Amino acid sequence: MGFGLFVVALTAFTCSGLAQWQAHEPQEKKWWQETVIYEIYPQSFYDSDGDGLGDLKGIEEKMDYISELGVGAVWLNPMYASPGKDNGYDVSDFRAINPKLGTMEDFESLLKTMKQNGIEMILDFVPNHTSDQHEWFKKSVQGIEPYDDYYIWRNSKGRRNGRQRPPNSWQSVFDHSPESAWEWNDERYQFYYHAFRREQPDLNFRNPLVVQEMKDILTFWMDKGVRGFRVDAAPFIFEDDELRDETGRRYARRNLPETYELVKELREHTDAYGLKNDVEIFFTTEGYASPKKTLKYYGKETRPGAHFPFNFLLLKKLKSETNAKSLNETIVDYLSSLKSHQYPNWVSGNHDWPRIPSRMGASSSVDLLNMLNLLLPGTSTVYMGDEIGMDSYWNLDKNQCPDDVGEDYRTPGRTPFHWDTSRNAGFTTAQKPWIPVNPEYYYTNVQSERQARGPSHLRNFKTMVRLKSTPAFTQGEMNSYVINKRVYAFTRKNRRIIYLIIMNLGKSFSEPFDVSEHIEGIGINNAIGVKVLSVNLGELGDKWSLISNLFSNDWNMPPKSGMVVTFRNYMTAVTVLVMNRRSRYFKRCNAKTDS
Ligand code: TEU
Repeated sequence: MGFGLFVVALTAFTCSGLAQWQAHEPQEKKWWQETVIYEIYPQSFYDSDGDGLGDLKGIEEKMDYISELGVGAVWLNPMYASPGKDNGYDVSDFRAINPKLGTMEDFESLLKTMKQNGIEMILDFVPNHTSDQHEWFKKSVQGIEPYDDYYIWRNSKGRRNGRQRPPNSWQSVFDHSPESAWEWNDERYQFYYHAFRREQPDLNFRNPLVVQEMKDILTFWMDKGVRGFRVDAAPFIFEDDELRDETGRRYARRNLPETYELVKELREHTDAYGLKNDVEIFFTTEGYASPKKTLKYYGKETRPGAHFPFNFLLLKKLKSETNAKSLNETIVDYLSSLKSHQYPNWVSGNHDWPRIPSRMGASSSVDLLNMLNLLLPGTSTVYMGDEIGMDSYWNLDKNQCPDDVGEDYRTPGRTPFHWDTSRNAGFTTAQKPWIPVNPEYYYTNVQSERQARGPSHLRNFKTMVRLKSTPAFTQGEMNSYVINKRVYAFTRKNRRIIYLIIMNLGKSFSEPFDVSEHIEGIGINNAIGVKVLSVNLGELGDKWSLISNLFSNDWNMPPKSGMVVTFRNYMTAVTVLVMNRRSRYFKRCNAKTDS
């Protein structure tokens, strides 16, 4: 049966039809490839000293859990000295630890424990701006050399109604407070520019001294053993020197040619360090940009920029109402846009976005998004809590938050992690955590998901992380299928095994289908078993009846459900021959797409 299907299905392949992705020639795998990067927001992970705020020691105490997840790296959100006007993204000393989060000894101890567990540390590197409390800025205000030219200062356009008029119409980017991006400073008697909050003045990267400062900061942390950096707000690093206004789609402050050049220069610096010390330093950029502009962050093969720029497509394009065709296009367009030196990656969430259930309109979507993020080709980035299906806490009491944290539209996605069913979800022994815990912790928490009788988000997550490191996923090809309007599928395979990842993205039961009519090489006869079932499929009978449903043409797949099913890959000499021919054919297709 397998053979017959192969031959029939093969004829269905065309350059423009089904999409196939083939891993490039296997080279020596780098530590940041085909792994999972786990983002930790330190304030909200675990409080070790009972003051209500998460801390570095707390992360170290929970290393068994991080290790249990099977992730290869932790990306730590800013832990530097900071007045906390933007939760650590306003850095007042790039070489010091925020005393509220711990000490340098705590940091070094955390790093050591991570390394003992085979987990690398990626730091949040925030070059675009500093805090207005940074020594550089204070000196810049006073005009003290060489700091006088460390920031972007401009004269006023004169007074109007008793107020100084900013140099141009640029606004700060936070959409909860659209305001001028220029702040008047009476002492220096000039405006300074800030892309983000007024307490976050932008550094002047046209000044080589500033570039050198940043390189020295990278070296400082690499010397400590940090092996990766996430460049915060990369698109904003340079702005138009002539301060031209932004009209229509012309941005004078995002993704400037100078920005791409700087990323390459910083990469050159970390690569040189890596070469000298025989280590691999990973470099990624955060930037919301068009696909074309995002790709430019990779740089050239001969002069690379980021190892990969974060790919935010699963955040931007996948919504509750997205259908299979459009998801397929998103995935295929992305993968086929990559050249051989451009390594793919996926992101399922981060501290700036609503959490998965809110974005996708259902808690069971957590499994679907994790399937995509973890099983598509490339490296996966996961925001802490996505593995247990935490949701944003929209009704949180703003008055229970410090300063203006409650006013930040991103705070509902940053509430404390849910460890267990005890008070405050086991996050802190304090009466009151720094921001409120989502009451849903009662059923969404690590302890309950470990003990669940049926499938749980956490168990599914761990299974998929394990699968990710097996040959079908690290080297195997990927095929992408639109089964019907709402049902999307892809396969990953090697010579022995085929994994089918299938999901109903819809809000209602799907149209019936027989998956063997769409995908070659799989049938009830060569099915091995079910690896993952989304939580809402757990009660629907035994695994074999679920598998046979996929081939029945009379089953409606439940809304927002998904599964990962394994099949034996029956490869006869003839099919190997046909496959080889086909793969030559696809190489031609890919070459066409490349050019
Ligand atoms: O975000 C950069 C960025 O582009 C933001 O505008 C982002 O789009 C917004 O937060 C989404 O709602 C980075 C950090 O991820 C963010 O937390 C910081 O506040 C920001 O830089 C400033 O450092």
